[in-house]
Amino acid sequence: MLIKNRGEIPYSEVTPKSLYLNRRRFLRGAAAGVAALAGRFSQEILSPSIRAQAGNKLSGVVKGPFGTDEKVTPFDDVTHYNNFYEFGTDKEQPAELAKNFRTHPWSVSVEGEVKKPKVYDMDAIAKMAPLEERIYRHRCVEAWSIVVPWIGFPLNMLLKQVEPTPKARFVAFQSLYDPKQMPMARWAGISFPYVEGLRLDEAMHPLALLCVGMYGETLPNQNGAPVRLVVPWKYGFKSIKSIVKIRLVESQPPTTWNLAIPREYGFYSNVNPDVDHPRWSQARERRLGEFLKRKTLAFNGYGDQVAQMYSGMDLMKNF
Ligand SMILES: Nc1nc2c(c(=O)[nH]1)N[C@H]1C(S)=C(S)[C@@H](COP(=O)(O)O)O[C@H]1N2
Ligand SMILES: [Mo]
Repeated sequence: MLIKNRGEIPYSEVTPKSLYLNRRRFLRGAAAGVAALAGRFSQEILSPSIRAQAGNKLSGVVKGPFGTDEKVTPFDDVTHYNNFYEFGTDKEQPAELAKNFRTHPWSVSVEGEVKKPKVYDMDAIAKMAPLEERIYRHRCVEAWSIVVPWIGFPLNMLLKQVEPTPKARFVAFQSLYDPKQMPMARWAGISFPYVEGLRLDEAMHPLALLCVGMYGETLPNQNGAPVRLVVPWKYGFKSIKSIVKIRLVESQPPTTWNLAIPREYGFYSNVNPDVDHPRWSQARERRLGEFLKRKTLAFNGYGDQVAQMYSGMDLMKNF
């Protein structure tokens, strides 16, 4: 299925929904202050072509499996409370500082232990499989959570296409790192490019989503445009944003948060209310917009689908 905006326009040619975005920012700016607003507006007007393709309607999206019927978190919360350390460590910063992030042209190199390595542009990715909407719970390791209608297709469709060799046991993912566009990154306290990894069976699991949109639209920059991972049974940091490289490998790849603080963040990072973070409890979580905390579910509530991948493993050790 194509990502379409009025007819058969390729993904790379959809035009920014600038009027709508301008209005949004206007309303936001009114609260944020007139000076900031003026800056924003002049940027909008002066650089329409470098603006990303966030906010374009995705058509032909079918309802996917595994959806929750929990209340979807408001779009405004999910787009203004972000972890995207390349664009600053405060939750409100990515929405502002990723505004002019260039997400086209964009390509993703799929390489390593595969028979058919290939560099995909966004068009090829968007056309690879029917786009599905999947409403997943997302649980950040910081004990907040959201419910998001993601749009994408199972990562396994891409992986099958490149034909993993028998040596492939893990999948390593890498985000774009462009210090020029991400000047705040050097203060983030973690190293870039952001890298993540999954065991091959985890990556092949039908719940693992290669995500190109949310709320009916292409991904906002701050949520990982133009393509990210969504792994709903793991803590949010496994869901790597703005992917440029996917490498199939023989041994367990390094991952950003494990490199930064190995005592606190393991490779597996399955949501587990019984294993506390060394500095806080993981038993409960706050759903954005709600006051009272709720219980965190094992594997974020996806245990029926995924628990058997970890049978026989000590999940206290393999946190
Ligand atoms: N490249 C990159 N990917 C990233 C992060 C990041 O800082 N950089 N943060 C992670 C964390 S901690 C979370 S909780 C989710 C947040 O995704 P969201 O902003 O779409 O809710 O993105 C993950 N992916
Ligand atoms: Mo997170």
